[in-house]
Amino acid sequence: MAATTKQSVAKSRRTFPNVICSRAMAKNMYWVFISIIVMTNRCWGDDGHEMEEFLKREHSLTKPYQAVGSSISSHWELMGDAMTTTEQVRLTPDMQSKQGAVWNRIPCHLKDWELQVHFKIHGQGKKNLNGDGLAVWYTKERMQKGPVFGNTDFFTGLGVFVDTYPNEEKHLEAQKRRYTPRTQRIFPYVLAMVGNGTLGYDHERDGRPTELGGCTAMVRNLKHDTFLFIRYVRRRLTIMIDIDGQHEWRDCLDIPGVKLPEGYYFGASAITGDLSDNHDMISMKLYQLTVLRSKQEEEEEEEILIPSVDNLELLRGDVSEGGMSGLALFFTVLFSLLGCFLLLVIGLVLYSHWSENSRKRFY
Ligand SMILES: *[C@@H]1O[C@H](CO)[C@@H](O)[C@H](O)[C@H]1NC(C)=O
Ligand SMILES: [Ca+2]
Repeated sequence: MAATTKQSVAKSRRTFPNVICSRAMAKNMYWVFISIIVMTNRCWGDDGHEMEEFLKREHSLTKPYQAVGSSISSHWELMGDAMTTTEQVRLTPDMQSKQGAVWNRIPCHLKDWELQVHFKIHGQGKKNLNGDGLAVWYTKERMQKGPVFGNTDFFTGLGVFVDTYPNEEKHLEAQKRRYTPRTQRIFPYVLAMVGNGTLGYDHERDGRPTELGGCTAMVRNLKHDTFLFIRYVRRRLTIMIDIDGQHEWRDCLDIPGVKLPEGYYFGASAITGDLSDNHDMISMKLYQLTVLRSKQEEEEEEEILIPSVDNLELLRGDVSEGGMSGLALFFTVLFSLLGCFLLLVIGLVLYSHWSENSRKRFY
């Protein structure tokens, strides 16, 4: 039951970010749109395509997990301290110095896809006395141990981290230095990085030097289900989270110009150090998205060989301000409008008062 609700919510949510008008509205404004399409067809073509989706079983990890790791016929393989139970694939138990991973055996050759990750992070540790987090991968490499949430550093592809320990903050705190508010963040923090094989993940700085962006996500020790949603469509990377138990996706990151080659592997990994947590994967569901492309678009899209992100410098400079200024602009406009409205109302009241008074004066 919960699963179906979830799905339909996800589905309706899915069409929403790019298309400003809802379906109902779209229906009402059908003829308006038709004429707009006729006039500006290129513009509409970008975001208005209907998308169909198909669950790809060979790239999805779902219950029951019996065969996972133990059978060669399974699409998934376990590594390190990871183990399956009836309820989850536990990447690490709540114990020190563990690392584990689960990897898809089959390379993914889809152009447009979305991954819905149902996960759970829980443990005995109090806030910030737990670690280190988990990661979801779409990479060239697979089944390699390492320091980046249990995966190899200098990876090639996409990593999405749920980082539960604020290394940089703790480090600066220990030195009795303050972090600037600009870089301060609340953990757990979801962060995305695209590696090209030569870029390293800076663990001490929680990945700040190479981040594409991210968001705070209070995901530990929750009673309800927590989900991460990664969508890759037309080279646009969108990450959303559903962690409040409301079956609603919240935006976390949305970046165009992300170039990821085809034929990489999906996986998930986790690591604990001095501090620990249970890092559980309950499901990873991969959907193929069918996006209509024009002939011209097909021809323009050259094959991607090395992962990269367009205008990365620009993005970095604007990571915090960019998000803020959009929001700030929104509120500025909103409050200006409200202000104008208020002034208008006050003006009308004063005017009616004045005219009443002046009328009284005449009598
Ligand atoms: C990887 O990215 C870095 C930083 O953007 C760049 O300096 C480097 O040349 C890239 N390496 C490859 C192999 O593309
Ligand atoms: Ca960290």
